[in-house]
Amino acid sequence: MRSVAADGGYLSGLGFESEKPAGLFRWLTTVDHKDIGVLYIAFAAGAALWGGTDAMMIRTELFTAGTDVWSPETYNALFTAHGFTMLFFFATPAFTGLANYFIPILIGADDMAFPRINAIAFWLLPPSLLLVRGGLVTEVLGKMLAAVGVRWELLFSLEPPTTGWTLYTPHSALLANPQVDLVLLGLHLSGLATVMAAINIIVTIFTERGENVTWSNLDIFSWTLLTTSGIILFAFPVLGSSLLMLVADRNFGTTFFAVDGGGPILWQHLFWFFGHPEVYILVLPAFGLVSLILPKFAGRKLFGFKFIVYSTLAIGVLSFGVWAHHMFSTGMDPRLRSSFMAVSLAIAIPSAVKTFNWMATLWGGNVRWAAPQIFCVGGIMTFIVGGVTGVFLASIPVDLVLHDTYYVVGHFHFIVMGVITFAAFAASYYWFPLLTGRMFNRRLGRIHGYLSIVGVFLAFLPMILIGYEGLPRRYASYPESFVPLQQVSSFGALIIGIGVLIWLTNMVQSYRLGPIVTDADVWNLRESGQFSREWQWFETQLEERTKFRR
Ligand code: HEM
Ligand SMILES: [Cu+2]
Repeated sequence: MRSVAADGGYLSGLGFESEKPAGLFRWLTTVDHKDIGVLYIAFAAGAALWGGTDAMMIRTELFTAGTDVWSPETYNALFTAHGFTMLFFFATPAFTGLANYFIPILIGADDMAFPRINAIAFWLLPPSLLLVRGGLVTEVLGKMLAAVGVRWELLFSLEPPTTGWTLYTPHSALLANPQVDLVLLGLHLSGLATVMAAINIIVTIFTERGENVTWSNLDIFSWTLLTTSGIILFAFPVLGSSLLMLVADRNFGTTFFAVDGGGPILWQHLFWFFGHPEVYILVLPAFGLVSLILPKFAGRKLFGFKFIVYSTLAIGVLSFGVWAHHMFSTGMDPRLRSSFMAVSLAIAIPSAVKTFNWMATLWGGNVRWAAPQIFCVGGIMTFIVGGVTGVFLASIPVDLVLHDTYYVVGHFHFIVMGVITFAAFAASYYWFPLLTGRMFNRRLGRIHGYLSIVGVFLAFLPMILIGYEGLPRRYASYPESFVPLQQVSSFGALIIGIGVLIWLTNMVQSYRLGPIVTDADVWNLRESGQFSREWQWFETQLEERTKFRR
């Protein structure tokens, strides 16, 4: 019976009674959904900082036209590792973590349906991250062993792969580097973890809802996570199988993706059948968070709740019918190609529905510019740019010109760095008092918000222009004429990076020293009738805490 940290508004060091063991042992053995949620969130934040460091290293190289800073191989390894880390180890776990912490609370359940599977799913992630990013770790290990006289060559043979996150064959099949196999196995493992978490979320929402939680008053965040988990169930097994087929091609002489077998195009079909739904797996929870948080700071209810739910479900279904828009330039049958164009354009409609609903919620509302709201509105802004540029890419003639240029990189970063990361930041501020029992520094939060919006536009608008002028992506060097725009972009990335450091300082320092929250209604939600279930839960936690103190 010792004190616990971060147990839903409980603070460390205040000496509350708890059933849980203290310290490291607690975190290693926990099956409590809140603890697992915190573990996921911490893991995702760590991975984001690692992937963000890669991004800064990429932008450092691109600051000048030549390859002056890193070698071309290192550059290729950097964007590959950056993509893997951000998609599989930052964005996915960040939302799974929030889901673990909040879904049971939001639906009035005691815990997730399968608490132990929940813990296993989380603990698969650290080893899979190490497998995927092994090259660097093994090199350090090898050097340490060599220093004490043991030289193990294998450790030095694991070069960071240069495949890109899409792992296109034949390149990925032919690379001799054994680290590629470890990456494939690591990704497979992370896929298993993701599927286990998804099943848990689905079963929890179906079977553990409290008596008064019906489908029609299920909160919007749980709705989006339910849809996301459904997509995961169909998308990730395809990735898993394709990864194993590639492992077999590389090691056991099969020819799934060799020219005399299924061919490289088979890889692209299988990969994007997973890959396109994956982007919705990441963006739907972000939409859910924006839909949940935005109304609280607009002083009125979410406009068109039902339509937001329907459009979420529509996106979930349609996301499986668009994968070949990544393959317009591979020379497939034109009739087939146009049907993929039609579905890709159609999926813009439910996305636009959401945007209009958000704007209608803000319209005439009493908007308060707290940090979470700045990130929500900023996310809508970047989503509009990311979405509109996506509609262009979905049109075959435009795509044929812009395919694999910086335009694409600019387009999808407006989504991944804009909406997805902004929603994660919004949630980190919105729920910070509930998670830690303390308040963050609001001024620093707002500064971080404005810096991030400016940073994203400075970093990624130039990429769209650079792409229009035809510069291909994934090159470490480029013609001199692109220098000014590339430098603006690197400057924007630096601003985003400074914002992230401000966020990190704020989170850590406020967790340790921020003012203690005594009133659960931190955001004045009672006024507008939006004191929702998780805050009511927090209120009872606070009451129990004061009971202990007396
Ligand atoms: C400050 C923030 C970021 C910056 C400056 C940045 C920069 C870049 C750049 C310059 C590239 C293109 C490399 C090339 O094609 O030559 C890239 C690729 C990529 N980025 Fe980011 N990025 C950032 C954040 C993110 C986030 C948050 C995510 C996902 C959640 C992400 C996902 C990706 C992916 C998937 C790729 C493609 C990798 C590949 O081509 O294999 N990035 N990033
Ligand atoms: Cu797509």
